[in-house]
Amino acid sequence: MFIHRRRGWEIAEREATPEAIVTGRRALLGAAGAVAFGAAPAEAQWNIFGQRPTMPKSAERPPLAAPRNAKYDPGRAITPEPEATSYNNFYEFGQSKSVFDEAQALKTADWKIELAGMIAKPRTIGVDDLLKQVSLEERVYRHRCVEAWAMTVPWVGFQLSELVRLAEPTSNAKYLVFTTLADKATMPGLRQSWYPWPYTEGVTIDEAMNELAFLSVGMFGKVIPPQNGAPIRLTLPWKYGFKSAKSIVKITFTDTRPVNFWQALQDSEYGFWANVNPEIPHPRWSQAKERLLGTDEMVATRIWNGYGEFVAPLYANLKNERLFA
Ligand SMILES: Nc1nc2c(c(=O)[nH]1)N[C@H]1C(S)=C(S)[C@@H](COP(=O)(O)O)O[C@H]1N2
Ligand SMILES: [Mo]
Repeated sequence: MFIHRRRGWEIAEREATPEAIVTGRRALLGAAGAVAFGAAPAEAQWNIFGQRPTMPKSAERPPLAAPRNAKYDPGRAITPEPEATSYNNFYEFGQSKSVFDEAQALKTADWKIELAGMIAKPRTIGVDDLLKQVSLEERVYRHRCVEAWAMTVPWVGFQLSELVRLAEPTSNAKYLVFTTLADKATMPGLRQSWYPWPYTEGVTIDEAMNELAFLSVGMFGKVIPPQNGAPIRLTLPWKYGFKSAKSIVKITFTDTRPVNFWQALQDSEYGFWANVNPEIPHPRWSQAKERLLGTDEMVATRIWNGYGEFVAPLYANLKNERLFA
């Protein structure tokens, strides 16, 4: 087994995770919460990502290939598939990075998405049906988690703008809100009642129409595995990873800015915009560098996660907003 030795620049996983907020909140909740959460020492937590979990079953998933769009060259190596598919954040299945086994309980057959709110015809659409109406492509995007780890993944999916066009929003619609599955029967994390389930996220309609905004249904040339957000997830590469909601069941078009899952827990740390910026530290750690899954190499983080040429103009007139945290 590979034993990870912690170096000076590494942040303890516990310090770098939103869990720390909730652990703080636990004190308010009293003994019941404390039992549920028995906090692991920082070193033990860290070792979770030194260990390779068992080889993901995702290797056996059905193929889902699409032509690669070379326009979005990531400029760094693709993360090995076993790493990108076994080191996850999916709080519905638990708070560790090793939710791989639990997430296999996710049932994705006949998945439907409700399209709601300010659109021509609110309706429910099956994912299979949706996929017949869009053009699939492969995009290799960099992903930057707010916890300062990063990966580079070949996603298969389609531009979110295609779905917006199908939905036909009315002129009042200003935001899209993504609601994700909250199924008590298969998701043990939902028992943690202090979280504001279901997990929701939102973007402005301008962000949704940006060419980078993507809905992923596959990765590594195969159907997306449960732990990475099957059967359909957002992929917003210029924003911190928590914006990329997994396992979406509803998309609501609205004129009101939503308060999202992490924002509801701690707005000062996880705001609405959450665009990547190395110069704006998280209140509890630096965002200057990121650790690449697979090699553990530390590399400099770039503003907009390096996607400024595509997205910076979206924010030119929003200088008074807290765009980066
Ligand atoms: N429904 C849901 N979506 C989610 C999360 C989650 O806990 N639940 N975690 C987010 C966070 S913090 C990150 S970094 C990415 C992780 O995606 P990955 O596991 O595919 O790397 O998913 C995001 N989407
Ligand atoms: Mo994240």
